[in-house]
Amino acid sequence: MGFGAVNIRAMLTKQFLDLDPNNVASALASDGVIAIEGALQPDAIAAIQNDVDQHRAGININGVTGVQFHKQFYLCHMLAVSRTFTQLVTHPKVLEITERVVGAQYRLKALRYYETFGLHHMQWHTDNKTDRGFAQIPGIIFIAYISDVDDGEFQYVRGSHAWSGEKAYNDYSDAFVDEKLSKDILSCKGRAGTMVIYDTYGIHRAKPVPRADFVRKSLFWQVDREIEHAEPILINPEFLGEIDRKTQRYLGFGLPTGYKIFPQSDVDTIPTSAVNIPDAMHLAKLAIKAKVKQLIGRP
Ligand SMILES: O=C(O)CCC(=O)C(=O)O
Ligand SMILES: [Fe+2]
Repeated sequence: MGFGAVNIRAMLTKQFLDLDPNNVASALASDGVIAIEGALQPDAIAAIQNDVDQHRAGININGVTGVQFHKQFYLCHMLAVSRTFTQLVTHPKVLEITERVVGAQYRLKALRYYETFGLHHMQWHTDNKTDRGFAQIPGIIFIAYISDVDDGEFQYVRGSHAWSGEKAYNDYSDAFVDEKLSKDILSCKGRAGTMVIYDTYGIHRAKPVPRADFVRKSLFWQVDREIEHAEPILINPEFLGEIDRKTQRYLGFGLPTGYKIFPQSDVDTIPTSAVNIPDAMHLAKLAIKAKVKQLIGRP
């Protein structure tokens, strides 16, 4: 069996498949977060990585590619390029856990493969925000590590999902978290295949890494109770097979999107330093800059 044709049952480990959704729900209710080591099979990780590599970057390609956004790389349209990712996000076990935590009504809000490079500074924040600002929309996020993460890991302020909703803002300064909440910080280091599931109301971040030559590779998908909005998605229907009404709604068939895709990238979000920029992206940048210069006739 080649890459991209991973058996659906073999994609997640027995350990993950045996999880009791009630235990996930109670961890999320008390701490707001749970980390599951060894959730993804190595074959699935390799298949997803391969799908990303095939769609990393390109100029004048009639297809889907990733974008460089300052010190991060994003490939948002994973449902258009990766059968394995598509099967993961629509996997009955993933939906069972989602339903147990979020309730019967839920929709996929955002998804991505992303890489976070060293020197990126992610502020402590919550994810219950929309284009219109702060929102009261219960939901969860899944992050799965595609590379071993012994630095730059996901961090979550234990229990903060229970009180952050009282505050009408999403971002928290490093000083505030250091002074008031440091004893409650949970750090989720883990090997490739670790899955973190968290309540979107909780305060979290990726720990900054003060080293340029660092990269963390991850998957992310967010699901919440709001059916009428989501980021627009591209899907290769071949990856889905037969899907029931619930999965159709989860993916947003026939429903409005209303939000913009994140990140809003353009030529200016490509970093000027070549550090950690994959070669193809760097070449794309040079080609685009040259083209723009030619078109507008200025340096
Ligand atoms: O990558 C991480 O560890 C956190 C990502 C995150 O919080 C986000 O993208 O909203
Ligand atoms: Fe976040």
